[in-house]
Order: sequence, then structure tokens, then C-alpha cells
Amino acid sequence: MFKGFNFFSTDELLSEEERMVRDTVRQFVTKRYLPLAAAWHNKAEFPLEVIPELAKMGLLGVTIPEKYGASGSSYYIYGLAMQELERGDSGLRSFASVQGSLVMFPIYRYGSEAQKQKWLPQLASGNKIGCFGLTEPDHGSDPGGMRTTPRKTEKGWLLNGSKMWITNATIAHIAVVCAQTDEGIRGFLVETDRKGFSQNEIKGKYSLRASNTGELIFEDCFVPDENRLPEAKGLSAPLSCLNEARYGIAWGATGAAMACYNEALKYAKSRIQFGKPIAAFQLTQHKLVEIASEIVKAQLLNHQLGRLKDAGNAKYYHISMAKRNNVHQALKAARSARTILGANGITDEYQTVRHLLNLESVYTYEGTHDIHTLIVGEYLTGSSAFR
Ligand code: TGC
Ligand code: FAD
Repeated sequence: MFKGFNFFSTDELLSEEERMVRDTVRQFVTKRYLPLAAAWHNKAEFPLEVIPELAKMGLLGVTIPEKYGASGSSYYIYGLAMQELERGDSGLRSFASVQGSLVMFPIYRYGSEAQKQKWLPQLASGNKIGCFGLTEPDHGSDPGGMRTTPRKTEKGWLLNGSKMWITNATIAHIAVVCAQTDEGIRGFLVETDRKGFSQNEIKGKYSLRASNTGELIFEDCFVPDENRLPEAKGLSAPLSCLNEARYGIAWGATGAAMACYNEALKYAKSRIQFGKPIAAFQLTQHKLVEIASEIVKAQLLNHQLGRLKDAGNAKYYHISMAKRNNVHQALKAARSARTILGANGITDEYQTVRHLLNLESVYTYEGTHDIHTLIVGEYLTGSSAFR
């Protein structure tokens, strides 16, 4: 059983409940997910069969209140759960991130009571799957320029446009869609069986293969007034949802780094070259010490971020710094761990190369590494360098 990485006694920072949830998710990933992770990656499919298990563990909408059928747990617990899921695969964590932070959170934060009653319990139980459409083919880092437009009609809106690179696109029942109205950006709930709505899966991905990614297309797709998220006004609404998901990614990437470290350490101790285990060579030790140090730093960053978030004091720039740092370090850790595994490290017998490939997406989505540099840079200097 995976024991985590407790080098700086970070386990002591956890309450009994936090440790219990973490260990439950850890066991699920070890026993249920990892034995099949390579197969799902190779098939390039998200394993729909795990959704009821994720729901049973309360991992769909971790922080959404219990009265809507979700867990009502803390952000710290949400973070620990994402760490453990991404130790399995970034695609597994992505599913939970999107369903919880990018579909349930916007409905909870910006929806009407009727929308919450209708959708949140079904999403928490995994009976319905959601996706979140912000990115467009011509607007990725700069979503403010989006072109998807809803035209007002007597009883609702006619949506035209498209969204690209959308997680869960072709398996979703409901899409949270951001669109540019005459009054600015607004959010809409679009059932995926509506006339004028279609989805295409993006094939040929080398990264996040065990995750469903696609395009959403709207051609005079009618959406009634009651499907508009009444409180979502302006770009700040979707960006506030991204804060939730980016928070989970900061923790998740740390889980992926822990998986790579663990695998490389085990391998280094057993692989003999020049008459001794490669773990006994200084260069291998240097690599392992670098990875271990970055994991500890990420754990401590997550710990403080989690406590700030639960106290309502985590700012967007704290989250950007943690997402930026932890994903960057996890990607570096995965590359370095892969070298320790030698030729074996390029096969699916080991998980490190899968994490390495996945982390390339994680580095890009939810705000690229560069964009988070500019977000933190703007806060520190007072000068915006986006344009
Ligand atoms: P800007 O003028 O700076 O801001 C517009 C309005 O938004 C406010 N704001 C925020 N509000 C909440 N949280 C934040 N993090 C916020 N950042 C800014 C801001 O105060 C302003 O409010 P107001 O009231 O004055 O209107 O906007 P900009 O157009 O200059 O763009 C800023 C920028 C570049 C930081 C932003 O657009 C950005 O973050 N770009 C990256 C796009 C991105 O992250 N896309 C992610 C798509 S979803 C995804 O990738 C899911 S992957 C899922 C998975 O599988 O896990
Ligand atoms: P671009 O914005 O075109 O950026 C290209 C390069 O230019 C990057 O290196 C970037 O850092 C750099 N760049 C851009 N602007 C600047 C600047 N001002 N200064 C310096 N450098 C700059 N989106 C959703 O809405 N919902 C989803 O569910 C979703 N899931 C995704 C799943 C996967 C697997 C992937 C890969 C993406 C997903 N995305 C999703 C889209 C993701 O958020 C975007 O890919 C991301 O925001 C970057 O946009 P882009 O790919 O268009 O790159």
C-alpha cells in the first residue's frame, strides 16, 4: 500500500477526519484505479465505471453543502482527495475537478434555487455528468474575447459558436457555457440533448488520454431563460470557478509527483549497474533529493493554501502561485524520475511516463504556466503584462 511522503511529518498537520478521507481515496486509487490505469490510458477512454465509486466517496462536489446531496466538506479535504486521485492519473482528478469545481460550483454560486435543486443532487451522485465551456478555438488564455453569442428571443436565447478543448465534452449531460451577450459575459446551462447542440471528441492526444476531451458546437441552439445562471455577470464569474479548480490542481500535481518519486526510488534501490544499486550513485541520489525537496515544499504550500482557503482568506494570486509552482515542479520531477527508470521508464509497465505526458496538459490548462506567472507578476508589481 502506498504510504505517501511524510518526510517533514506533514501527516501531523492533518486532523483525524482529514487523514481518514485521504486514506480512503488512497486505497481506492491503489486497489481499484492503478491496476487498470495503463489500460485505460492505452484505450484513450475515461473509465465511466468509476463514477459511482467517486460519488460514494463524496468526491463529486466535495465542498458543496450536504443539503444538495454533496459532501459539505472542507477545502482541505477537497485538496487531499485531489492529491490522491492524481496520484492515480491526472484524468481521474480532472473528472472530479470539472464535475465539482467547474459544474457544481458555478451552479451553487451563481444559479437559482430551482437550478440548484434540479442539478446538484444528480451531479453529486454521478447520475449526471457535466462539462464547462470557456475556451474557444481562437480564445484560450484570453477568454475575454470569446465569440460564442446568445441572441435574445422572446422566451430565451439562441446560442451560436463553439467551445474547444472541453473536458467531459462527449460524455456530459449538461454543459456550463460562457457566452458574450450585449451586456457582457453570462453563463448558461445547456442540456447536451438540445437541438442545435453537438459535440466532437478530440482524438490523437498523447496526454490525458484517460480523460474525455472535445468540442462543443452551438448552431441556433435554443436555451430558455430559466437556464441562464442569474448571478453570473462578467468574466469574473468563470474566473472565480477557475480559482476552485486551480486550487485542486495545486494539490493534484503534488500527488502525481509523489507517484513518480515513489516509483523511481523503488526502482533505483533494485536496479543494479556497475555492481551496485543505482540508488547508491551520487547522481541518482541528487535527482531523488531534488524531487523529494520539491514535494515537501509543495506539501507545505498546499497545507497553508488549504488552511487559508477554509478560513476564506485564499486570494486568486495565492492559488496561481501554488498551481504554477506545483505543476511545474511535478513536471520536472516526472522527467527526472523517468530518467532513473532508464529504458524501462518509457513503457506502460511503469506509471511515471504516463504522469509526465499528463502533466504537459496540466501545465497548459486552467491557465498556462506563463499566464500564472503574469497573474502573480501583476499582483507583485502592480503592472499588467498581459497585453
Ligand atoms: P481582467 O480584466 O484581469 O479580469 C476580468 C474581471 O475578472 C476579475 N478577475 C477575477 N475574478 C475572480 N478570480 C480571478 N482569478 C480573477 N482574475 C480576474 C477581475 O477583477 C475583473 O473583474 P471586473 O469586476 O473588474 O470585471 O481579465 P483579462 O481579460 O485581462 O484576463 C485575465 C486573465 C488572463 C488572468 C484570465 O483571463 C485568465 O486566467 N486566463 C487563463 C484562461 C484559463 O485559465 N482558462 C481555463 C479554462 S477551463 C480549463 O482549462 C479546465 S481544465 C479542466 C480539467 O480537466 O481539470
Ligand atoms: P494559447 O492561449 O494560444 O497559448 C499558447 C502559448 O502562448 C502558451 O504558451 C501561452 O502561455 C502563451 N501566451 C498566451 N498569452 C500570453 C501572454 N499574454 N504572454 C505570454 N505568453 C502568452 N478549457 C475549458 O474551457 N474547459 C475545459 O474543460 C478544458 N479542458 C481542457 C483539457 C485539456 C486536456 C486541455 C489541453 C485543455 C483544456 N481546456 C479547457 C483549455 C485550456 O484551458 C487552454 O488550452 C488554455 O487556457 C490555454 O489556451 P490555448 O491552448 O488556446 O493556448
